[in-house]
Amino acid sequence: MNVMLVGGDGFCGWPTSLRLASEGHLVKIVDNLSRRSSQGFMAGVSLTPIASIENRISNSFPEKISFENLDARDQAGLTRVMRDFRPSVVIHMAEQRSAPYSMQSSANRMSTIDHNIKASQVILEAMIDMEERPSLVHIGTMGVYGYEHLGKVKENENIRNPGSIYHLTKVLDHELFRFYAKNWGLKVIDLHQGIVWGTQTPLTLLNQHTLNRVDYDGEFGTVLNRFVIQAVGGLPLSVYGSGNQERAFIHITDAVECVAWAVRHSQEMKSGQVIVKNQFSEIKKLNELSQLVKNLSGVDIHHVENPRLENEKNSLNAETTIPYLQTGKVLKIGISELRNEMDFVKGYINNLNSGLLKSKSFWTETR
Ligand code: USQ
Repeated sequence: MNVMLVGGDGFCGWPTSLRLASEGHLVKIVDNLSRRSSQGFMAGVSLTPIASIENRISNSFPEKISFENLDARDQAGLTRVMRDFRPSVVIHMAEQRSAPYSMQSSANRMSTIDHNIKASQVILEAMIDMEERPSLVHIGTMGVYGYEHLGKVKENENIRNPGSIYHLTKVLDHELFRFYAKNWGLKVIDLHQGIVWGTQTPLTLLNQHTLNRVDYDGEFGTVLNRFVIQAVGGLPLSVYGSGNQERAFIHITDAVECVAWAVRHSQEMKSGQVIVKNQFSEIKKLNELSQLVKNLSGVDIHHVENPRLENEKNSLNAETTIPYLQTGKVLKIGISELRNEMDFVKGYINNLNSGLLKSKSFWTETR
């Protein structure tokens, strides 16, 4: 199949590109490489050195993956690429995905909504412009539900209580998907993904040019990966507040497998159908995670003042029905898995800039 992956150079996008190409699909990566820049919207640092997109492709699946440098909000450009490539499936990962970044300042609150909603609408517009309309696979988030709901979070239930501007954009995206599906018969799978941990998949470890990026800074690093990096760096683990927050987690390898499943499944859907799948493999309290990492490394746990406005003693109960996640292949957070993550990080720990670890975003400030 032809699969267009908008945001295919990012942390989830690149391993997904490799995974789909390895299955034989033709992959068109559309990306403006903004996460690679050192300044500006979504700029970021990676602990691992990441090869240029050209080198990534020439050292992996050059006959299967091609690349177009394009901003997802460029309607004329995206429409042109889609018409030329004629994808059966479009995967949308081209969004500003950090909750803290989205809450850092008025400029970031505005640009996150502006970017994410516009990118989603441009993709939908390009899709309905096609004679043979592709299906859409979107990476949403478990955070759309919020962490106050007392019952079980079922898929396709209309619970919405986002905790950041970023999470809010995923709620708004979903309304766009439903509207475009109803009016123009699009098929959409919205994957409500939990917090991704782990940094590499078997395919990103192919060679030094295919390595995945590793975010660890206060805005783009996710919690368990930050704990692992802090531990390897001999630094205390930064637990925000009480640490009794309960969250859903999934390893990057399994996240990618779920997207590959969604790509296949989207071909069996009915016109106008929108489905939600919760994409996580386990639910954990932050304190359980910090304790595990502490036991492995001997570093201290620091309960720092929580920069976020969040319930610090929630309990999360959610269902997931993605078939891949019911298999025994899924990676769970355990001692040997965390040891593997630490061993990988050790090779790059000299690149750590510990000054970037502290978050600059405070939920209640109105800067
Ligand atoms: N936290 C700490 N210490 C840290 C960093 C975070 O205690 O050093 C806490 C946060 O307060 C929060 C939890 O860990 O309670 C998770 O924070 P996170 O930064 O790992 O994840 P989050 O902001 O929720 O966002 C991440 C991704 C986002 C994705 C989401 C899935 O950046 O793109 O949608 O995970 S979910 O959380 O299920 O909505």
